[in-house]
Amino acid sequence: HSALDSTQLHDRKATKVDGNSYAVDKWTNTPPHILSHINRHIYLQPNHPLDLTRRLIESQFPGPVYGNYSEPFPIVTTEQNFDVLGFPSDHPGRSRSDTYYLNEKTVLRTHTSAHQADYFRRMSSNENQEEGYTVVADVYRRDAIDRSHYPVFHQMEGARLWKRHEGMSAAESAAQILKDFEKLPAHGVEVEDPNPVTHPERNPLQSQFHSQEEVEAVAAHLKRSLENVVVKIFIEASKATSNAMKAGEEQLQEPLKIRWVEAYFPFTSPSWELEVFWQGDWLEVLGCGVIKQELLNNSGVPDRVGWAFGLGLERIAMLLFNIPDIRLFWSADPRFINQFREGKIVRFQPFSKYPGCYKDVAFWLQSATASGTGASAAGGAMPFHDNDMMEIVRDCAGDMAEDVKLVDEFVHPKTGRKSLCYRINYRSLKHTVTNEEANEVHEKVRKSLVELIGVELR
Ligand code: FA5
Ligand code: MG
Repeated sequence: HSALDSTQLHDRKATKVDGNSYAVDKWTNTPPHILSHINRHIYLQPNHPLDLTRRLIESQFPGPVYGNYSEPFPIVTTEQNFDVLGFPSDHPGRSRSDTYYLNEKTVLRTHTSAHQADYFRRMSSNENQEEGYTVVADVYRRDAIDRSHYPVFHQMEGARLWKRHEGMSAAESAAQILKDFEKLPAHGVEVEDPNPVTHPERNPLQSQFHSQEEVEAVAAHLKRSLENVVVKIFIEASKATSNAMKAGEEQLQEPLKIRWVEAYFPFTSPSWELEVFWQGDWLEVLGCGVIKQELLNNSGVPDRVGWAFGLGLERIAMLLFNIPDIRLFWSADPRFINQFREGKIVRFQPFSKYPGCYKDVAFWLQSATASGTGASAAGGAMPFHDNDMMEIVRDCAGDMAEDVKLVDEFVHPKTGRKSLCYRINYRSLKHTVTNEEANEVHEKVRKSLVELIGVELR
């Protein structure tokens, strides 16, 4: 579904990563600059803000109930990333415009859920008596370019299962889960949660397998556990903020606002997302839900029910440290890294932002025919996806692109051709981008658009 063809980025026959070789085929769309992130492991680097965030959240999911893990190698099969999780074959997440493929059967994982089935299977052997886990890993997505999106980011996934012992009724199973719910500390923060736990169309009960009361118990435990994570983050962030204040300065701390919204994932039902009000807007921090029973049945634990969640570590770290730009996490600049070297939660002190500059690029997309029939003819244009633009900019500009926005779009009334105009904000975290430098990179972007997509520049 993408106009950006793999063979244009890869003239090699295979991609080599850590001694493994992946044959290139027509699905391949992973450029070298993306592969170069694989061995960075910044979430394991001592005192990196992602490492501190990871540890803080892990402390909310302690042993012996939970084991805390990481999965440093990001290449998985399409089966792990999609099939076993029940992604339908036409799910947009599978498309080459959203996902980095090594080849038809191999991807850079797009979420930590790619490991769910493996972890459940591990729990089935029950060597360590753990009833839940967290796992942190780098994940990869072809996505927008802006201050809260980066093609490589980190997720923490977590799950908690309860065994339904032989002969246990649904009511007894619910009671067992509620007993654990009651052990969770109460946080006292008001949470917006207007929807019923299940909804027949939007958020159905898996009625073949679960009772309503059982799912309500699982949901209560899930929601309280995750609210406690956000409250903990908020308390730590507030402490860091007041420590940063000079004596006598008034602290204008906004009260914490969180809300639950209904969501959809192929591998949970019912499902929700948790949002936090931050800098004037609702920020989605995680997705979660009651695990599909088929998945548990297929993963060696048919006798258990439970919940799973997946959260964006950068999103939480941005709240925790007040870090304004997601690119900073990849920075080796001592002005960034040294702020966290004590291993404490501190409020990030922004260092001077270098000026940047905007450049626009406008172009006509390939048309099927010049005659203006509108419909695409033989050999007609491939659809152009926003993410193709993002990929070209990432390839030419690297981290020098702060954001990329579509600013104009129209269809010529006579020829039926489509024109697009993108605005690229070139701004480096390391130095002032001169006009000449921006022009040079921008020229590369323009050339790539012509060579790789076949556009006509305007
Ligand atoms: C998922 O990835 C699901 N696997 C989560 C899940 C796990 C649901 C287990 C149910 C059970 P989603 O695509 O919404 O869902 O991503 C989860 C979180 O990752 C988001 O809430 C957000 O915090 C973060 N995230 C998503 N895309 C980006 C991005 N491009 N950059 C930074 N963070 C992102
Ligand atoms: Mg989401």
